[in-house]
Amino acid sequence: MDTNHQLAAIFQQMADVHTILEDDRFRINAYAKAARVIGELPTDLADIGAEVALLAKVEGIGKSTASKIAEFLQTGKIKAHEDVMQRIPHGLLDLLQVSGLGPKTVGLMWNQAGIESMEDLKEKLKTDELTALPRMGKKSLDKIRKSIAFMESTGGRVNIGKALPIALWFIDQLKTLKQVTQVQYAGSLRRGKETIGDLDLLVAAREDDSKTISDFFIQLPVVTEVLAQGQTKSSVRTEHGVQVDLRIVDPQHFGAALMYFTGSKEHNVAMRQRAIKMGMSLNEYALTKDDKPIAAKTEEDVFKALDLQWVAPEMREDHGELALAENNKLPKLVEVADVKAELHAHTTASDGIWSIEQYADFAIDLGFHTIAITDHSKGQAQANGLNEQRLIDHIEKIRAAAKKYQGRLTILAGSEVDILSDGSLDYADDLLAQLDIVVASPHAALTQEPKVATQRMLKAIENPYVTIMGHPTGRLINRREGLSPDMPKLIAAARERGIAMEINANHWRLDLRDSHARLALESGVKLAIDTDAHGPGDMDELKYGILTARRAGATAGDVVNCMSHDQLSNWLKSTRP
Ligand code: DGT
Ligand code: CA
Ligand code: CA
Ligand code: ZN
Repeated sequence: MDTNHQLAAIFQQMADVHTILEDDRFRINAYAKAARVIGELPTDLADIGAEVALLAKVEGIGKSTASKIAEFLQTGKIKAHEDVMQRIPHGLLDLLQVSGLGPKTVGLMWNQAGIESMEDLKEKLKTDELTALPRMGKKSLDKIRKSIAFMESTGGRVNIGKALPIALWFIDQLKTLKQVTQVQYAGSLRRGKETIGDLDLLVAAREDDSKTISDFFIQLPVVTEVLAQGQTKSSVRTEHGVQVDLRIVDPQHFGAALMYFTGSKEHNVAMRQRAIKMGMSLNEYALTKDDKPIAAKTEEDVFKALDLQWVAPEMREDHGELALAENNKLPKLVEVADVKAELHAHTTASDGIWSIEQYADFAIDLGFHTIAITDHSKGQAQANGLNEQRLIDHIEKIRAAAKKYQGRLTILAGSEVDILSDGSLDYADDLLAQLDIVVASPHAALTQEPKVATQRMLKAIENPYVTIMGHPTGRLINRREGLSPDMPKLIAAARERGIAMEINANHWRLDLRDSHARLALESGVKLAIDTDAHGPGDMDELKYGILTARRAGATAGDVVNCMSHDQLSNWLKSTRP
C-alpha cells in the first residue's frame, strides 16, 4: 500500500473512532477531511518528506495534519491514532464494515446496548430488542441482518482493489534483496479476479538463499502473524487481514511454477491432461518427457512445448482457452494503453472534486482524444445531482470548455441519468436530446425483485437517448448484492438499440462483472469501460475494468473507449434518433 492510502485509512479510522466516542465534531470533521484530501492527492506524500512546513503547503492540509503526517513518515505511526484506538474495543471496527452501519450507530450500539463485537451484534439481532435504540426501526434491523448475511457469504475474500496494492508493496520489498532474481504475483490476483482469497507471491532464488528471503518476508512490518515458515513456502497474515503465501523456486523452474500457482486449478488440470495426451507430464517444476525436462524456465517455453499459444492469465479458467490456443485463435485482449476516451466522469457540479478543465488536462496527459462530463441527475440529491436548470447551465459551461480545448481534446456534454425505480429516466427526452452522451444507471431501489428490475432496465434501454447502460446491477462487491435483472434480456435489448453496456471500473463496482461482460460480447454488444471518476486517483481504477474485460475475452475492437475519435463520434450519433 502506498503511503497516501495508508495515511488516508488512518485518518478515516480516527474520524470513525472519534465519532463512535461522540467526541467533538470539529476534530472529527478535520480528520475526515484529511482522509479525503490525502486519498485524492496526486502526489506521493513520502516524496515530500517529513517536513511539516512543506507538507502544510499541500492544498487542503493544515498544520496539525501535516505534523501527524510527518510523524508517520518518520516513525510509521501516529500517536494520536494509537491513543484513540485504545479507547474502544477493537471488535467495533468489524461492525464498521457492515453496509448500512455508520460510526454513529456503532457508537450507540456500544454505549446503549453493550455491543462490542460482531458476535455480540449477531446475538442481539436474534430479536428486535435493538429497536429500542434511537432511529432504529425494524426495517433498519432487517437491512443490517441482510448485510451481515451477505458479508458472510463472501467468505472473507478481499477486493482486488485492496489486494493489488498490497501485492505490489510486497514485491517492492522483496526486490530490495539482492538474492531475489525474479518476483511476481500469481494466483487469482494475476488472473484479475474481482476478489482474492489469498495472495500468492513467487520468488526466483538459489536454494541456499531461501532462508534469508523467508526470514526477511516474515519480519516485514505489515506482518501480524506467521502461519507457516518452511524451506520453500511461507505464509503470513498481514495487518490488512490478508493471507500472503510466498514460494521460493529455482530460477530454472520459474515459468512452470508461475504457471502452476497462477492457476486456475481447472486450467491446470486441463493443461496436465494435454501434457499426458502428448506423452509428457506437467507439474510445478517442469514439463518432462521420460523424466527428462522439456520446458520449465518461462511460461512461454511450456506453452510452446505443448503446441499452444501463450494464454493470458485472465483467460485461464478452463472456459475453452486451450482449444483457442491450439488453433491460434486466442483474442488479442484489450489493454489499458488501448483506451482513448473516458465517458463517465463527475465534476464539482455534482459530487466530484475536479473541474471540467482538470479532467480535460488529465485526459490530454493520458493521450485521450475524448472525455465526457456526466454529472448526476436531480434524483441523486445526496450526490448534489443537477436539476433541469443547472444541467442547462452546465451544458453551456461544458460547451465553452470544449471550445477552449478544440483541436486538443473533444469534451462531450453528458449526464449520468438516474434510472428511477419504474424505469423512467430522471430528465425528459427534450433535455436528454441536448446532450452528446447519456449514461443511464440505477442508484436507488436496489433491492427490487429480479422481474421488476428486468422491466425497469428494459424500459431505460428503450429510451432513444440512452447511449450507455451504466453499472446495471448496482452491486458493491462484498458490500451490497444489488439487482439481479435477467442479463440475457438486457443484453438482447442493448444489442437491438446498438448501445454499449458499461464495465464500471471502480473496484467496488466492476459492474458488468466478468461473466456478464462475456455474455454481452457473445451477443455482439459493445462494452464501455469507464472509471466513474469523481477526482484525481480515480482514473487509476481503469486497470480493474480492463482486467474484468480481459476475463471476458474482450479485444480493443469490442470497447467503445478504444475507438478512434471519428469512430466514437459516429457511433454516438448512430445510437440516437
Ligand atoms: P483464491 O486464492 O481463492 O482467490 O484462488 P487462487 O486461484 O489464487 O487459489 P490458491 O491460492 O488456492 O492457489 C493458487 C494456485 O495454485 C491455484 O490457482 C492453482 C494452484 N493450485 C493450488 N492447489 C492446487 C491443486 O490442488 N491442484 C491444482 N491443479 N492446482 C492447485
Ligand atoms: Ca490465492
Ligand atoms: Ca494461496
Ligand atoms: Zn457515476
